Amino acid sequence: MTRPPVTLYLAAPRGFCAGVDRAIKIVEMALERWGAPVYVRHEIVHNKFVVDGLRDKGAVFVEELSDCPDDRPVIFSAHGVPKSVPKAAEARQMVFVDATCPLVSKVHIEAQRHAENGLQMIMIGHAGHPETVGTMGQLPEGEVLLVETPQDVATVAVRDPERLAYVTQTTLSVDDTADVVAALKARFPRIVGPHKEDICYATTNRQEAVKAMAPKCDAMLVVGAPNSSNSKRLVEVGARAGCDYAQLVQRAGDIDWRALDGITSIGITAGASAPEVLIDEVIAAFEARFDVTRELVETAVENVEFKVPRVLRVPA
Ligand code: 2E7
Ligand code: F3S
Repeated sequence: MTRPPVTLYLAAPRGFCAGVDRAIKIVEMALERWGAPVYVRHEIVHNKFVVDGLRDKGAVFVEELSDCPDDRPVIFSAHGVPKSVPKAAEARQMVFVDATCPLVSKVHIEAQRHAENGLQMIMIGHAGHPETVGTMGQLPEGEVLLVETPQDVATVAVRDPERLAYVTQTTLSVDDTADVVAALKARFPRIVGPHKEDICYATTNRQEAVKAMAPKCDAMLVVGAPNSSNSKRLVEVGARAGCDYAQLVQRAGDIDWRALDGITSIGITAGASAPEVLIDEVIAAFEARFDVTRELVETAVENVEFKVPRVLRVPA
């Protein structure tokens, strides 16, 4: 039987960012240094395959610091933690390593700096997401106001409209965030903020590649987890950029082949927490069913790298 032809457009950049690389390395190095078990507060990154792999090596994943014993090291996930978490670890004299992405730590510092200057903080982010919880938790409870949409901006109750600043989650939709920032600036012309927003290079680049790829594709698959904010944003960006069928898949087994019946072009990308082996698996699944031609859609080249914390660099 001859296999139907299909063009696979492969987005670049896709998959792991520098913050994810660093966070996974931190867990691996901690296991080498201290042996198992090493505790990790929250999924180190939002990917079951990554988490399962580290669990096999001796990492124990918990949601709260209170689920960790005092006498084993604990690592905080790449998404960041409220200030109360390292404080509690210190009080218990625990060994802890912070795998918060340096680009998130930068936002934490910004938020604190604005607060020290007497400005009330507004955060643009998704309620309940660990990064939002971590960033808001850099300041006392109730100090940071959360907005998600331009509608929220219309109703947010501030102390003094003249003394405000904003920060954002790093994995938001670039276009949606521009609308929220515009609404903030329209209602509060004196509001202080970053140059544009705090969306990171990896989020921006992955969304750009999807925008370039989407118009060429009958369908698009984003490899990523259902709790991965940046991956979910890639699905939305793809759909909005003109791709009629954009779906999130965790791995090849999730692909709905019936929905792809008759397609001749498909775009593939991956969120910042999705390992390349899962993309390879998806490509192989297409190669088993179609006569595949691969085409790279490259809109940027990344060469960002972050060092692991000092405690893991110095000899044990
Ligand atoms: C940390 C940060 O783990 P992810 O899927 O996280 P999101 O925030 O997208 O749900 O992706 C990697 C990552 C992205 N941002 C890790 Cl702050
Ligand atoms: Fe950091 Fe952005 Fe990745 S915030 S963890 S570089 S998606």
